[in-house]
Amino acid sequence: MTTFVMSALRLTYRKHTFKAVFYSTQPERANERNLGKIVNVAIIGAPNSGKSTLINKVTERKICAASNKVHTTTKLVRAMCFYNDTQIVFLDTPGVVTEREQKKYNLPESMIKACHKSLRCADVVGVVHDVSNKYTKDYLHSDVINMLNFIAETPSFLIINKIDKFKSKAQLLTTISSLTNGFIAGNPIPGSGKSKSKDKGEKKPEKGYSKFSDVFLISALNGDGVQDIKNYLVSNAKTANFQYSPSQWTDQRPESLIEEAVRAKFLDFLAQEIPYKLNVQLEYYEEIEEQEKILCSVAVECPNERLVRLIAGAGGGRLQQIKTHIRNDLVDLFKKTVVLSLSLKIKSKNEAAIVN
Ligand SMILES: Nc1nc2c(ncn2[C@@H]2O[C@H](COP(=O)(O)OP(=O)(O)OP(=O)(O)O)[C@@H](O)[C@H]2O)c(=O)[nH]1
Ligand SMILES: [Mg+2]
Repeated sequence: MTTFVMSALRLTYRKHTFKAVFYSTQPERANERNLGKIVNVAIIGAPNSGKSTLINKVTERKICAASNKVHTTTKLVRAMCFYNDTQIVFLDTPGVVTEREQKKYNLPESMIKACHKSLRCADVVGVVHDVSNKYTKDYLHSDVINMLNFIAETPSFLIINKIDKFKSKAQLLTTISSLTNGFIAGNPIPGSGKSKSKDKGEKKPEKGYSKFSDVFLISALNGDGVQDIKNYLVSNAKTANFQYSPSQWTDQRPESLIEEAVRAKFLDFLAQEIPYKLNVQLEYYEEIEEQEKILCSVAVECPNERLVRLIAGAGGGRLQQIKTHIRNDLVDLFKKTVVLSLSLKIKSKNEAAIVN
């Protein structure tokens, strides 16, 4: 029944039915602005380190698409929340990649630009580092170090993430020492073998960054340590005009948020390169304000029929499972009832191959 209704809605879809007011990207008019405490926080780090998961935890909304695969975030996304009368404006960024990696994996150049843009807008920069990755746990990505050196005057802090994968935090002392080059807030870490005078002028390749003002050990997944980050951000807030109205929680339009949430869930469910070959298109969107309800229809374009069958699973079971997860995420995002129709299409054919 839902499928039938959504298919009919798709046919009647008109772009002007979008409601952009609630998520408006337009800055407030000057005379409507209020002075308050505000902090813009750029969150950068290697792909898959947990940047988006952290922002969603602090804002208590699944604004930023997150998945278990790399390159889930492909553009700059702002996510806002209030804490202790302070407007915290997070800038979620794509994982930092070198130019070589960007060319090799054919990633849009805009991904690298998004990181640089976030740094220009930031009052403070948070670097998320995945400490559960045994290959990289003791090194910051070289481009992260370059970026931090470039904005050395902006306060920055290190977020050591995924500590839930460790039994004892004591295991992480060497890692902290390495990621900070043995310095936090200009002071040598006791036991790191560093001293202010000894290290002056030394020029050897560094694994970390020496100017972090603070280090946090957290689990973005279960929330451990996240409160300390909120307090730190509030203490870094400045009095300024609010850039966004208190009711606004993102600068993204709802159609983009829905497409990104769908893309992320396919990244979560499908193996290897398959999900990167899909093209997600929102075909219908309507917000029924009085019922606190969102109706949407999304088509996922697959390169061939074989993939459609593989993704749908036996009897369409897998597609149904993916759809349930997407709807739960969208409810968590909009905090409204969401009616979703999800279909698989074969590229170059117009009609849906499978509708769920
Ligand atoms: N165990 C554990 N997993 C985590 C934690 N934080 C994030 N994750 C998982 O790590 C994966 C990547 O999380 P994302 O938030 O998408 O990472 P990201 O840095 O935004 O990734 P990109 O946007 O691709 O650069 C997801 O599967 C998360 O559930 C954590 O604290 N503990
Ligand atoms: Mg992300």
